[in-house]
Amino acid sequence: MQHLINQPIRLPSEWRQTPVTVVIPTYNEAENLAGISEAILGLGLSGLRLLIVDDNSPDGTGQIADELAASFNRNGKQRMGVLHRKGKGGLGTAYVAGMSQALAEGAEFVMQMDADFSHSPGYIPAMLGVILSTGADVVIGSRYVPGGSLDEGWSWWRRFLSWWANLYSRTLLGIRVRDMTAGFKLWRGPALQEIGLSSIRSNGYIFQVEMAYLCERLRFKIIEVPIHFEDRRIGQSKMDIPVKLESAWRVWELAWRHRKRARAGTTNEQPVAVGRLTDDGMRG
Ligand SMILES: Nc1nc2c(ncn2[C@@H]2O[C@H](COP(=O)(O)OP(=O)(O)OP(=O)(O)O)[C@@H](O)[C@H]2O)c(=O)[nH]1
Ligand SMILES: [Mg+2]
Repeated sequence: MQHLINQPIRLPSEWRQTPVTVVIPTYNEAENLAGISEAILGLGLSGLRLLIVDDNSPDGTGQIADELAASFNRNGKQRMGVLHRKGKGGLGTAYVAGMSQALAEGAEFVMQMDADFSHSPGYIPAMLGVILSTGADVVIGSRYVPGGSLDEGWSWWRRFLSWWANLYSRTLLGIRVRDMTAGFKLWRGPALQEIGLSSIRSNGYIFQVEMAYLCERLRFKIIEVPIHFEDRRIGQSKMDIPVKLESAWRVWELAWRHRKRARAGTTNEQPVAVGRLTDDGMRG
């Protein structure tokens, strides 16, 4: 699978200049941050910026982010920004803060992803190519469409839990997106404006579910592209059992809270899954 992500596809030069900001929330990611930043900013996408949202990580991630930003922001080019928050406020509020800042700073597209290499930076050009060529509102890096896959090291129990969480929330909310808890997504700026980030209340995994639900309610054009999801390489997971349990009942709460939201007048398109992403382009 490695070859699929080591040599990202090369986009036409105008596409490489697209103003896209990659937002990465971090909490204790000191060991991952330099590697992931270099991989993303080394993709050859000149319009791409990176925004780290750090919650005063005890391991010093915030300071490392500042040092990296100083080294990337040379020659008058602002390639990396850091948003420092006072303390651990959760994944959802970190994304809301980071995405809002990215939009305010002029990003036309906003990418969300983890710091731990579960979401390979190598997929970014392909996802950007898909959103630009299809006019989609959101492109999801998905584990659960044909061609998508999970880390071979996942136990049957972890696979079962992930499968169950997806089935539970999809059925309850009536959503057709196949990877409901995916954290690897590329958003069109106006789609995020329409969602209204200030209306998002969820933290943890349920943040992804709430956003997917709003995509469905607002009849967005959603495209799921298959990815191989690798387990975090280094560092600790922040998603503990209470966070996972909270997600189960919060699905009911968000269904109720957003029940009246809808966009009138357009037909609800089926989410589309495109073919496997490869180093020489996409094969459908
Ligand atoms: N700013 C901020 N970032 C967070 C917080 N919680 C998690 N993160 C980051 O959000 C991303 C996803 O968290 P992970 O711990 O990797 O969650 P996960 O992918 O479900 O768990 P793993 O299986 O261990 O990878 C990582 O980049 C974390 O550092 C938080 O409270 N604040
Ligand atoms: Mg992770």
